[in-house]
Parts: sequence; C-alpha cells; structure tokens
Amino acid sequence: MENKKILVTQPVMPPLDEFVKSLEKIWESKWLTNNGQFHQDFEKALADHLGVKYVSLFSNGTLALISALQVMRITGEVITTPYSFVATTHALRWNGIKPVFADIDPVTLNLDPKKIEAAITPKTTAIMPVHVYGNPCDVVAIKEIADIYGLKVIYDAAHAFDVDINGNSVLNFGDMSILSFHATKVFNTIEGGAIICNDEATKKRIDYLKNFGFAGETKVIAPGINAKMNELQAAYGLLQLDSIDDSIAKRKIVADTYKKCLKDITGISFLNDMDGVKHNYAYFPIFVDSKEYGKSRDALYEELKSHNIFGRRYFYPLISQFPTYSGLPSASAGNLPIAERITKEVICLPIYPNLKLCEVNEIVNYIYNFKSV
Ligand code: T4K
Repeated sequence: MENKKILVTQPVMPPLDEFVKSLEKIWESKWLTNNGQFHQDFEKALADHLGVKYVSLFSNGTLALISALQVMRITGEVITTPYSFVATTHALRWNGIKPVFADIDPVTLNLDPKKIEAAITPKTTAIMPVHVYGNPCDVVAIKEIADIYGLKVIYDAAHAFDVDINGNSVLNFGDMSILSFHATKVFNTIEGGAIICNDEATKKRIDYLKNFGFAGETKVIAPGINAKMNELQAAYGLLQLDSIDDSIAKRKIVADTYKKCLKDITGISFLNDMDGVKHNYAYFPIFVDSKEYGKSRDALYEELKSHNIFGRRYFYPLISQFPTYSGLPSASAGNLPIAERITKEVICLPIYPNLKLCEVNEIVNYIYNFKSV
C-alpha cells in the first residue's frame, strides 16, 4: 500500500474488446459526430435507464449548464450554492447572470430552502441548486418556493446519476437537470454531460442550441454553441450502461465499510443515507472536527498524502471565496456560516468500485492512528 497511490477516484471503463467492436462500426460508417446512430441509441437507452422523459447529450457538464440557462432565457439574479464545484457558478457568469449565494443545510449540505427564500429579490429569475455528492436537495420545499415566486429551477445534478427519491429519479424534479459524465463521475463517457427535460419542445430547443442554433440546414434560431457529444463517446457511454448497477452496488459496499470502521473515531463524522433515497455513493466525504479529533483537517489531509492516499478537499475553498466571486454582496463573511464551517472540515476519501476493502481498512487505520499520535 505504501508504494501504491490511492486516488480519490478511478474511472470505470467498458471492456476494451467491446469498445473496439463499436469503433469498427464507427470506422465503417465514417459518421463521427452530429447526432449519429450511437448518439441516438445512447440518448434513448439513457432516458430508459434513468426513468426520465428527454435526454440531450452534451460534450461536457459545464456546457450543458451554460446551455440550460440559455434555453430557459434566465437573466438577472440566480440563487445558488457556494458549496459546489466552480462550474456551477461559472455557468451563471458565462450567461451574464449575477450569482446570489445562499447558505446550505448542515445535514444535507445542499441549499437551505429558508435561505433561498430570504435571498429572493425582484431581479431573481431562477434557483440553481446542486445535489451535492449525489444527496438530493429538498426538492419539495424548493418547488414550493419556485411556484410561489414564479422562479425556474435548474438542478445541477452533476453528481446525481441514478439517484432516486421514493423510486422516482431525482432528475425529474425542477424545470431541468444537468448531468456530468466526466471521467471522475459515477458514470463516465470520458468527458460528457446531458440535460434532462420534461417536454419535447424544450428538448428540440436544447438540441438546436448545442448545434450552433441550427433548426434545419439554413435556419439559425439563436446564438447557439458547439456542445455536441461525438460518436466515440456515445458508443463508450452505451457500453457503460451495462456495468453501472454493479458499480453502484460495489460503491455501496465501500461506503458501508467506511461507515462501520469510522463510526467510533471521535471528531470524524460522515453523511448518512437519507430515508427513501437510493444513493449512488459518488463521493465519501468525512468532516474533521479539529477540537474533538485533536488534529486539523489539513493535517489529516497531509498525513494521508504521506501514505500515498490522495483524498480531495471537495469543496474547498467555497466558490464564494474565489477572488472572482468574493466581492459579491452574498459572498461576504458571515452570510454563509454553515458552508464556511463545512468547507474547513471536509475531506473526500477515495471511493470507487474496485477499491479493495483491505485498502479501506488501511485508510481508516491511518485516520485512527493519527488521532492518537
Ligand atoms: N457541476 C458540478 C457540481 C461538478 O462537480 C462538475 C464537475 C461540473 C458541474 C462540471 O461538469 P464537467 O464539465 O466536468 O462535466 C474534477 C472534475 O474535473 C470535474 O468534472 C468534477 N466536477 C470535479 C468535482 O472534480 P478535479 O480538478 O478535481 O479533477 P482531477 O483531474 O484532479 O481528477 C481527480 C482525480 O481523479 C485524480 O486525482 C485522479 C482521478 N482521475 C482523473 C481523471 C481525469 C483518474 O483516475 N482518471 C482520469 O482520467 O475536477
């Protein structure tokens, strides 16, 4: 173990021989991108697998987020979480929208509905929550607020592939949801992403926008972008659907092992499964209470690195703490107390289907032993 690096994640890849068979078909057809056969098949298979109405594939999750805001014609101010990957807020800025940060709930680490309501102004047009680590937001309370104030809801569901609430995909809530299929995600197409929506007319508009705004050979309906997924990625993604259930089942075993072994270490806490939710175990964040644990989060992070265990401090710093956003009124110190505490405590431990349980035990041992040094 000392010589082997354990990274925060390791991508699942399809069997090479199966992928080569798909590549042969692509070489034969000479159809490489622009809504080819694999693209069409993958969209249908994904919608089926996820239990959603419409899927539009994208070249990555960030372009899907940027395009979703364009499709919904969102302007003015959008309420969002500071506790996410920077792409969430960058997508707003790329649309000329002012991000308004609201604090998170201390249990789910997602936008706190009460804080959303308090941040609404006459310029607010939408809410962009994130199902962080794949844990669902309070979708019912968010819908209630959106309905009362006439706001759109665009979920950044980059972490929430195959997450269900009472048997219904979390992607079916809100006006749209965005997925990321980056190499580091539970389900990957190397790079990739998707927008999930509920009606055919919206899907059509999304598909125009991701293809420069073309609605036919000579008609351009909007300043679209090039955000299309190519045939190689779509073929790869189609094969990935064969192993996703097994991957998530193996991730659950890793997560359960961590929980069992970490529960008695004072000063270390973790997130528990939520009632009625089918989780995907995308990440395994732990939270270091430095007073109780006796060492700081950063000291533990460095200690693990010294043993070749490369966790990540997702999400540190907060998005609101990056210089490009820290001047916003909603980013000011004291407005986001829960997020400011959590960002100082978090380390995401390695989790992926092929992580061995003996490796999980060793990681926990390092955490345990460091406490008593
Ligand atoms: N919204 C949210 C909430 C997101 O989390 C993200 C992306 C997005 C939107 C945007 O979606 P995309 O446009 O990315 O589709 C990573 C990912 O690049 C990023 O996709 C992800 N969120 C974010 C949370 O994490 P980094 O900078 O930490 O990645 P990197 O390259 O350091 O990789 C992390 C670890 O994964 C490495 O230590 C090793 C391992 N790895 C990585 C790659 C790329 C591999 O083993 N193989 C690989 O090919 O951002």
